[in-house]
Amino acid sequence: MEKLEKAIAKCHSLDELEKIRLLVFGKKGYFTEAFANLKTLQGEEKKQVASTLNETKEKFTTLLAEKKEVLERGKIDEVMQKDAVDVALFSTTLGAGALHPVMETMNKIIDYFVGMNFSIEEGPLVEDDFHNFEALNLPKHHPARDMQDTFYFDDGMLLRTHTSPVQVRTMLSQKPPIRMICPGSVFRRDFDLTHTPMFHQVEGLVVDEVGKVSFANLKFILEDFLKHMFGDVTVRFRPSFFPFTEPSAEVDISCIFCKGEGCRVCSHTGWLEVLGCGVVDSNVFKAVGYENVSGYAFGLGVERFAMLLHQIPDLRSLFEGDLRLLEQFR
Ligand code: 2U9
Repeated sequence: MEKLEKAIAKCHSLDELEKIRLLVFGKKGYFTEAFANLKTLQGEEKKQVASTLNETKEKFTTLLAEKKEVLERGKIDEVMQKDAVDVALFSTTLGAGALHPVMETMNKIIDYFVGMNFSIEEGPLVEDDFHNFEALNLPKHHPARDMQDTFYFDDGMLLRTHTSPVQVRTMLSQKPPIRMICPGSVFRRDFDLTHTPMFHQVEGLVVDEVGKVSFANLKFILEDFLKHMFGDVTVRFRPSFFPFTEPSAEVDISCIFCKGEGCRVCSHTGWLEVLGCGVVDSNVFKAVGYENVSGYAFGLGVERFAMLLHQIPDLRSLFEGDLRLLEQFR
């Protein structure tokens, strides 16, 4: 028995332990034989031997159970060490993420204007009638309000249809000179190949004392900006109309796909319309209580820029969250 006790102490595997268990408790094991031999004994001797045997049996049951637990725990530790997962390790199967093409384009736009000493201003997405329309020379019943297909709330508030209310708020809270851009999301009831109900704009506003800001300044900065965005393009200004600027212009670049030769993207005109701009209408300054100032403003749709820069044919695909599209921009 002493030998078996030592064997249990020295044992290193569960298989080995099972062999020892069979030697102790198996059909042909020590105790089966010893209890069978009790039959040959009588009286007091039988009682004593039986009692000693029972004690020893209990001792071995405990010894084997304890050893089994130790070996099992060791095995679990071994597996845990071998199969351990280091969650801090870099994955080889999941690539790094990337900025959404709209945000990447937005950042490129912002970079230019920050470099030109423009501040970045932000404002609420839920606006009131005054900041979104009234102050921008769009009085009630002005036909231009019909042009803006607006999401209204029951209480008369609305989702801003352009970022222009940010310029209004900035002028109301700051004195000129102002040199700002306002990047952000805007909302219109529109949904087709080139329109989504939410899209992003960057608008700019420069205001200073009368005579310090001219259309020539506006022309220079927008030409320079468009070359920063699209490379070596020709820029042209076409007279247009916006309620908040007078005079107003739409800005085209020579088609970046056909270099002005004429193709499907530019509808065979050789030009791509990319911006609106103008000299701020005096009614806008009146609405915010500014006197003896002049200024220029411009506005652009970020998605349109992203579509041109990345040749994306359907604007809606930018908002479907489809990884097959997004992975192309890594
Ligand atoms: C104030 C005064 C003037 C902002 C301007 C445009 C021209 C323009 C469009 C471009 C594509 C909107 O996203 S788009 O559909 N914008 O053409 N935006 S001038 O003029 C302002 C703004 C605020 C106080």
